[in-house]
Amino acid sequence: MNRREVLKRLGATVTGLSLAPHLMASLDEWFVKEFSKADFGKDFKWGVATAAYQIEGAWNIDGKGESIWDRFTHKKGKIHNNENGDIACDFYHRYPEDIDIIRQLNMQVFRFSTAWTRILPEGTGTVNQKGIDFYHRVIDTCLEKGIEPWITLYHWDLPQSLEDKGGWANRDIEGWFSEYVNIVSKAYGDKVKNWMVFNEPMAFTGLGYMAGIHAPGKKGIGLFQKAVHHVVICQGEGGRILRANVKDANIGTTYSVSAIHPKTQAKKHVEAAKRMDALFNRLFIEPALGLGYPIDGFSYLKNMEKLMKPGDEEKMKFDFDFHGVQNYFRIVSRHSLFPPVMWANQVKPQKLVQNKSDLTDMGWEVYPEGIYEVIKKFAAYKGVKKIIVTENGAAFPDVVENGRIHDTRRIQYFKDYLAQVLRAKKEGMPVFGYFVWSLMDNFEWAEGYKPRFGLVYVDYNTQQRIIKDSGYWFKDL
Ligand code: IFM
Repeated sequence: MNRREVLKRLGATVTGLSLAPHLMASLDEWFVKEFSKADFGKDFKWGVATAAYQIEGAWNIDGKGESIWDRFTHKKGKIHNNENGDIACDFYHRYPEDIDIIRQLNMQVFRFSTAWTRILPEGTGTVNQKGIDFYHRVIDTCLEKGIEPWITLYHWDLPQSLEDKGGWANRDIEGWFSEYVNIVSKAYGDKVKNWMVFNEPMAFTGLGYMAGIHAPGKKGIGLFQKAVHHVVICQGEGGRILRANVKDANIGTTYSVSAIHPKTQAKKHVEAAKRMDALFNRLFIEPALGLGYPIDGFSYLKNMEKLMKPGDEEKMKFDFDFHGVQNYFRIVSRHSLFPPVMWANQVKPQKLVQNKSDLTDMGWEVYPEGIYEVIKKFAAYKGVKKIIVTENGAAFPDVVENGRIHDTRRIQYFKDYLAQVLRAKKEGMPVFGYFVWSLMDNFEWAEGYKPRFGLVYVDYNTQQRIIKDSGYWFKDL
């Protein structure tokens, strides 16, 4: 039971409720004690997640090539305040300090991604040894400090030279991606055992090739469909290459997933919810499980079959050791004339919450039960052996007061979401890990540096790091 539920039981409505501060404090105290890491079991992994472009900076240093995010952010008008990841958190130079902070937070796992353009500046061909060496240093530092490195092979930063040839919409990417995965897995496979092929493929195909608001900024349903199909093939191929190259590998891939609820039980809204579910939740996991595209949920996806070549059905499948669930908000769906084809849209989160504090800085609804629902949904698939929450977290406006950040809303967010993860675990669902998004504040794509998701505050003028109260909360958990 979370705080909201308890308050409801006490007969109070959450909105406008004001309990005496001392009562509130003891209630808070009680919830801190509600669970600890031990309740999740010994084999449950606790970690922090990041991505190369969002933290590394050093965008053109030591032989790194240009990525689609370098190109996109250098164009005016694409990103909030025209910001970019040129410097970001300067992790490229500050990784020893940052990995030490992970240790201080008592986190066992550091999930990070490798930048394709550091390793293969042109996307294929000549390997950049300095790029290879950088990740060796990061991995070695983790291992020295007793932290497990978990690598994501692709977190959205495609080499620009490959985008110039069509990027994810070009079928040749099967070969380009395989070359990259081969190099990375052979370079680090002796030291790194935990791998993820993709980060949130629906986000980078949908926002990058259909909506045009992320790199490479393209718009078109045809491009999107091609990109999806090629990603699905590469998802399976990536898994197979890792299996061949890394002894005792634990191989997964991640997806953005949301609980999707129809606005009312009216047929048109229920149908809209089904289409959104097929697109946002089922599109990438089901082909991997051998179920093909979720045409039963969204008949338009029949078009995906036109892209299939002989042998593709097999290539799309891979028996992943774990599936990474990344959940932030729920979607309340409604039938809508826009966008066409989908005929569905989401009810604005502002209309769903009674209290402004139930919206994060991203405008996302805080809806802890949603994480339980998506774990349950994924656990129900035959073929899903393990689930790891590879990302969850919230952006709130943080204020530095006398050198501290008292981010109580974020702490409450984690308590409420983790309570739901524990609920899933206690009900027997195979959830075996929880990674916070994110270790530290970083470059939040089109939103620039405004949303702060970190357990660690970053002063972008000085690059000073300050552990937030939420970081200390995890440390003591
Ligand atoms: O910052 C992103 C991350 O790159 C992918 N998952 C969602 C996060 C928050 O928006």
